[in-house]
Amino acid sequence: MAEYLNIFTRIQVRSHPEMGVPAYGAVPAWPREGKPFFSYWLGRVGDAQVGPFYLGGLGVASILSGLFAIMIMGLNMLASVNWNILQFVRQLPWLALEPPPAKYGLSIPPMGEGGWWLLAGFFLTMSILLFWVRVYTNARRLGMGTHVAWAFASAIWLYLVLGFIRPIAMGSWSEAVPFGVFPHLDWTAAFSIRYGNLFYNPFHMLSIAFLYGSALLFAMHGATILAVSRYGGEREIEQIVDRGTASERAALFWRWTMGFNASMESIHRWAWWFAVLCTLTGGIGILLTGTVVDNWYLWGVKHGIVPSYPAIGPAVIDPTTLPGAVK
Ligand code: 07D
Repeated sequence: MAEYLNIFTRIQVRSHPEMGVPAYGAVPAWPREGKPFFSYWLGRVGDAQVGPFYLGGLGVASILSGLFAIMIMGLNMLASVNWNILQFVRQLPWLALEPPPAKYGLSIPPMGEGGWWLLAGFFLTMSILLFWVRVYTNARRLGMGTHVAWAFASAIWLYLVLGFIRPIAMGSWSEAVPFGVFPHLDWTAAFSIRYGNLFYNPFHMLSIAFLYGSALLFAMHGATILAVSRYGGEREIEQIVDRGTASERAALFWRWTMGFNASMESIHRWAWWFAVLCTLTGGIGILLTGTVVDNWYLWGVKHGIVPSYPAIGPAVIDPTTLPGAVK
C-alpha cells in the first residue's frame, strides 16, 4: 500500500472517487453534481480528485448575479471605447464604470450617469451575499463550525463600507469606489490625499499591522508544518493522538527560538483573528474618514502622533474648510 506522502513526493493514489459524508441535518434540496475525475496537476498542489460539488439554488443565484455584474461592467467599458473590441482589450486596465456624480446624492441617477454603476454594484453585492449564505449553509450541512463564513463576513464588511455604508453616511453614491483596474487604484490614492494621508489614520495602521502580521503568521505556520512534514507533521489526526514527533518538535522549535509557542489549535486561532482584524479595523477606518475625521494629518498633529512642520510657510489649512470645497 502506498503511504500518504507530502508535496516533495510524486506518488498519487488512484481509487474509486471519494463521495464524501452524507449531508448533516436537513437534506439539501439539490444532489451533489458532476462525475468526479482525477487531475494529475491538481494532485501536485492539492487533492487530485475534482468533484462532485454542491451547486444548489444559492450557488446558481450567486453565479448568475456575479455574471450580470461583470457583464454590466464589461458592456459599459466596451461602450466607452465605441464598441471597439480591440481598444477594449488594449485599454482594459484603464477603463472604468464610475459611480454617479455628486449632484445626484443618493437618488437614482440616469443609466448613463452612474445608473449602470448602481445596478452593477447591486448585482455584485447580491452575488457576494448569496455566496456568503452558501458558505454558511454548506458548513452547517457538513456539521462544521461557521468560522469561514464569519471570516468572509469581515471582508464583506470592508467591501460594504467602501461601496455602500460610507456613501450612505456621506449622502452620496459619488463617494463610492469605481469599477475598473487602475480607476479603483486611482480612487484609493485620491481618497488618501483628499483626507490628509491615510497613513495617519490609526485604523489604517492597525489594518496594515494585521495584513503584515497575517503574512508573517502564515509564513511561520506554513514553514513550521513543512519543516516537520518529514515526521508526518501535516497528518494532523495522527499528531493529536501520537505526540512526541512532529507537533512536539514544531512547538519546541518556537519555544527554544522565541520562548513561547502556540499550540496546534491556537495557531489557527491566531491566523483567523489576524486575517479577520485586517478588514474589520480597515472598515472602521474608512467609515470614520470624512464622516468623523476630515483630515488625518491634522488629526495626527492634534493628537500628538505627527510632528507639525516648522512654521516656515503659511499655516496648513484643511482644504475642506476653504470656500468652494465640495462638502
Ligand atoms: C478591499 C474588501 C473585501 C473584498 C471582498 C471581495 C470580489 C471580486 C470581481 C467584479 C482587501 C469582493 C470582490 C468577489 C469581484 C469582479 C471581476 C479587501 C477588500 C469582499 N496601504 N488603503 C488598506 C497598505 C496607502 C487606502 C488595507 C499598505 C496609501 C485606502 C490594507 C500601504 C494610500 C484603503 C492597506 C498602504 C492608501 C486602504 C486593505 C503601504 C493610497 C482602504 C486591507 C505600505 C494608496 C483599505 C483602512 C484588505 C482599508 C486600505 C495596506 C498605503 C489608501 C491594510 C501596506 C497611503 C483608501 N491599505 N493606502 O484586506 O481598509 O483589503 O483602509 O504603503 O479602503 Mg492602504
